[in-house]
Amino acid sequence: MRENDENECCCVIFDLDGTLINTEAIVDEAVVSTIKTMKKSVSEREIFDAAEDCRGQRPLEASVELCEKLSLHDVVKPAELLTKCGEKLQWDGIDIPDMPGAVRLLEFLKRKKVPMALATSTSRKELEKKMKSTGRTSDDGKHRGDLLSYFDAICCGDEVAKGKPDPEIFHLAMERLGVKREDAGRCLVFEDTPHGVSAAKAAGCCCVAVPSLRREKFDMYKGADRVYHSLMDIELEDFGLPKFEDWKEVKTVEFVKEDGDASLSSQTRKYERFLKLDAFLELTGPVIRGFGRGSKMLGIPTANLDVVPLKQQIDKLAPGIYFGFAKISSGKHKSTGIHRTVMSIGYNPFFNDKRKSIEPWLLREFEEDFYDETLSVLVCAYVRAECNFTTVENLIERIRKDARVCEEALDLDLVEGLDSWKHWFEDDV
Ligand code: ADP
Ligand code: RBF
Ligand code: MG
Repeated sequence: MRENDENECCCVIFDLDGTLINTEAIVDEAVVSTIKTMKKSVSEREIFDAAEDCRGQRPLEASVELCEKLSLHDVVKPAELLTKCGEKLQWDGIDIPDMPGAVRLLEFLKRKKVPMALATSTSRKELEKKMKSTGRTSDDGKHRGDLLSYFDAICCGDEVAKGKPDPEIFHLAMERLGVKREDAGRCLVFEDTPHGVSAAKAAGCCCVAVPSLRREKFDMYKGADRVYHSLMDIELEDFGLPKFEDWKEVKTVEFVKEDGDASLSSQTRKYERFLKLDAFLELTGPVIRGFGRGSKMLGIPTANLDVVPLKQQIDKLAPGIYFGFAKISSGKHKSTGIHRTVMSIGYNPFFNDKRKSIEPWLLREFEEDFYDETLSVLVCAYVRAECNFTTVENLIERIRKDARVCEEALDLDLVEGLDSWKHWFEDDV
C-alpha cells in the first residue's frame, strides 16, 4: 500500500509556537502596538504582514528582520524593539490556547510510544514563562506545563549557535533522541512557518507544515513534504507511523477523493468518516445576515452566527466542516425542537472570503427565516477541512454529502457521551 519507504518515520519533532500552542496572535498584537507608537507612517496591515514573515526565528533574529522590512532603523534598534515588545509579553497568567488537534496528536503518539522532541526557537527562560500561562487549566484540569511531559527531549533556541532556518536545532533534537544524522529522514517534523520548514528540510528530516500564515502566503511552504490545513487532518500512516484509531466510518456514504488530495491513505479509503470531539462546544448567538449566497446560489440556507463574540470558542476548533445539533432558544421559533445540523466554520475557500464565518445548516425545513432569533449550536464532530472546488455544483454535492454523514452519524452512536450535555437537550426545547 505504501508508495515508498523513505517516509518510514520512527520519531517526531515538534515546533512549539503556532504549531502546538497558539501564541501568534498574542505576539502579533504586542509587535503591532509597540511599532505603531514608534513610527506613525507604517500601517497596522504592513506590521502584521512583516511580523508574519519573521515568524519561526529566534526573537532577536526575528526582530532584526522586522526592523529591516519596515525600515525602522531611524526609530529603533532590533534589541530595543525586542525589549519593548517583551515588556508587553508577560505570559504569566494569560491564556495561551492549544492549537486545535495538538493534544489529541501528542496523546496518541505518547500512547504508541513514539519518541518525541520539542525544537523551539524560544529560549529556556521564555519557555518556562509560557508554561506558566493558564492555557489548559480551564478545560481539562491540566496545567500548561504538563505539555512538556510529552517530550523525551526539549531543545530551546538559546542552546544552539544558529537559529532556524539553520538546521542546528533539529540536529540537536535528533542527537538527544538518539537518532543518527544519516537517519534524519526518519524524523517527522511538525512546523507552522516557512523558516521552520527550511530548517527541518536542511537537517534532512521529513517535514509536515501546518501553516499559521494566511492562505495567500501558502506558496512559501513549497519545501515541506506535505501541507495540512490543521493537525486534525494528519494521516500518520502516510509517514509509517501508527494510524489514528478515533476516526469513525459512515458505511452508507461512499468516499470520493477530492482534487488535490495528496494523501496516500485516502487512496484506499472507501467510506466517509467523522471524528467525535473530545469536548463538545456550544456556540450561541443571534442569527445574523450572511453573505446572501446560501439559499440563493447553493439552495442551502445557513443561519450565520457572529464570529466576533465567539472568537475564543471557535479558535479551539480547526477551520473545517463539523456537525452536531442546534436549537432556537428565543424568538418566534423558540421551542421548535432540536435539529441535526451540519456547519462550516472557516473562510469558504471557494468564495475566498477574507473573514471567518460560522454557517450552520439545520437539516429540516423552515417556512420562515429566523434572523435575530437566538440560535444555540452544539458542535460534536469534525468531518473534514474546507476545500476549494472547480464548480459550484461540486461544492453543493459535497455539502449535501456532509449532511448525509451528519444524519447517518447522529443516527449511529454519537448519543454516547452526550450525557454531560443533558441540560442542553432538556432546556428550552
Ligand atoms: P445569509 O447569507 O443571510 O445567511 P442564507 O441564504 O444563508 O442567507 O439563508 C439563511 C437564513 O435562512 C437563516 O438566517 C435562517 O433565517 C433561514 N433558514 C431557513 N431554513 C434554514 C435552515 N434549514 N438552516 C439554516 N437557516 C435557515
Ligand atoms: N465552502 C467552501 O468554500 N468550501 C467547503 O468545503 C465548504 N463546505 C461546506 C460544508 C457545509 C456543511 C456547509 C453548510 C457549508 C460549506 N461551505 C463551504 C460554505 C458555503 O460556501 C457557505 O455556506 C455559502 O457560501 C454561504 O455563505
Ligand atoms: Mg448563511
